[in-house]
Amino acid sequence: MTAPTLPLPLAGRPAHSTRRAVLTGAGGAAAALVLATAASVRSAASASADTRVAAEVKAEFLHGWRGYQDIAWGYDEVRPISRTRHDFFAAGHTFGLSIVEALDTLFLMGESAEAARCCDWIEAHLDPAQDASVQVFEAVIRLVGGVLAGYQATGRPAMLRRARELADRLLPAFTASPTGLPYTHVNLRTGAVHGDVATLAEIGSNAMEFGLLSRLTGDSRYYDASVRAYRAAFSRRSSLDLLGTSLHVETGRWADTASVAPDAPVDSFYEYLWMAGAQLGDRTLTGWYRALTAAILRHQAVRVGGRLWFRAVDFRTGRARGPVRQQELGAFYAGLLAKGGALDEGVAYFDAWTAVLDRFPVLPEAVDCTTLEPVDRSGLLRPEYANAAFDLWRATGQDRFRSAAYRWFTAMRERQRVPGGYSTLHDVTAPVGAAHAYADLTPGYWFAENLKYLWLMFSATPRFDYRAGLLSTEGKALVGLRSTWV
Ligand code: DMJ
Repeated sequence: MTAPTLPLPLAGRPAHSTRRAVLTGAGGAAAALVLATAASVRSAASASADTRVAAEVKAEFLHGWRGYQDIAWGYDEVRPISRTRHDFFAAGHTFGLSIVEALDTLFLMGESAEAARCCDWIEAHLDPAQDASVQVFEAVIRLVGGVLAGYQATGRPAMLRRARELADRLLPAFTASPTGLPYTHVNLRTGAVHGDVATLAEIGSNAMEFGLLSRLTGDSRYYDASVRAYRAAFSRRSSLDLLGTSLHVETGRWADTASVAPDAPVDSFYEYLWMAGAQLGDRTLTGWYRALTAAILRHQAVRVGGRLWFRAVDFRTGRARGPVRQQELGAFYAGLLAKGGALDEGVAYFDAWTAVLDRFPVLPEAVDCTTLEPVDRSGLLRPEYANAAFDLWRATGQDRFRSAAYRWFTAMRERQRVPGGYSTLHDVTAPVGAAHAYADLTPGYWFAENLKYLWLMFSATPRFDYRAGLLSTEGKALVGLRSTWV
């Protein structure tokens, strides 16, 4: 096996001026990143802004943001109805998750002072050395990614230092592993690791953040860890070029035999193969994406009632396992397929989800693809449908994807807006406003993703490079934030 190398390292290259750091934009670092496959991200920047819709979207974001500020500032997440707080990573520990999640959305929406306040909090209060065992996957995509996006937005050196501190404390999950497959949890203070069965999403969803961190610091350890983990998983593919769901970290053996792509918990493994490949010009990752995606399309794509879905199969034989069901979390795949060159399949898969939206204005967490009935009625304020609409709009320039996203937005506003922000639902089929339906949480990702995709589609903001910009699985603008910090 060859050691992974970091393409075009930026060792020692300052990303930003440290003078007037808060007022300095991100151009240097972002512009230096190479898009090996930029053709897949076609420009839709010429699309005109719809200022009325953009204003509606921003108003809703700020409604949620005010709820968080009033009730839970400095804590991870807000419970808007009970007006209480929720620790996301570990009970009794806060990382100010919603602050980190909201930072680059606020920047993109032109809320510079609020974004600066987020940076101030991160600098003063986000303790990366807490005696807490955290899930590495979530800490990377939310915290490392969020703080890095804050750095890309503001150029504040403290943001890069904080992202690096966090990553350094997460790295033992990779380096302590005999196979390179990461342990799922690490204690940030002691470095003790645990969790020796890792899902594919936990294995691969770090290459964008660690790749950027390696670029910005010139320290290849982060990206090397990512690629080693990816290689360990890819090398265990079946003769059909399919993967299972989770691997034993210490033995490298599969813990199961089902390929459930594009559902969780494998979803962003595939997403990051393509996205990190594009971000970093890493053709190895791009090649792995193509091989695995061709196999998923060959063995898992299935037409049900004329709609395109993906069924779970045995990864060794390709044999179908159980009825065709799909998680809402898989809806992002419509956009990923398009970005990776399978535009027709991406559009067809998006249309399948739109058929569910025709029945349930708030998408349920999982559906039976034959009946389109929910098999999990909860509505967790998920962003995946809007994410796919954004990607397909960028790929095609077609307005129908913006219209679909707007419809999704208005349903969310009608059914999930509450006085203290936005709330998850126990049951998307309950009557609008039924008190028992509310599950009382604004997830951190709502601040990072849901309204960012809408805002980017309708605002034509000069703060985002629509041609080359890249968002992580958590919606963090790791590439393409523009230096119009005013
Ligand atoms: C987010 O944390 C990310 O989008 C992740 O990749 C999947 N799940 C949530 C949102 O639903």
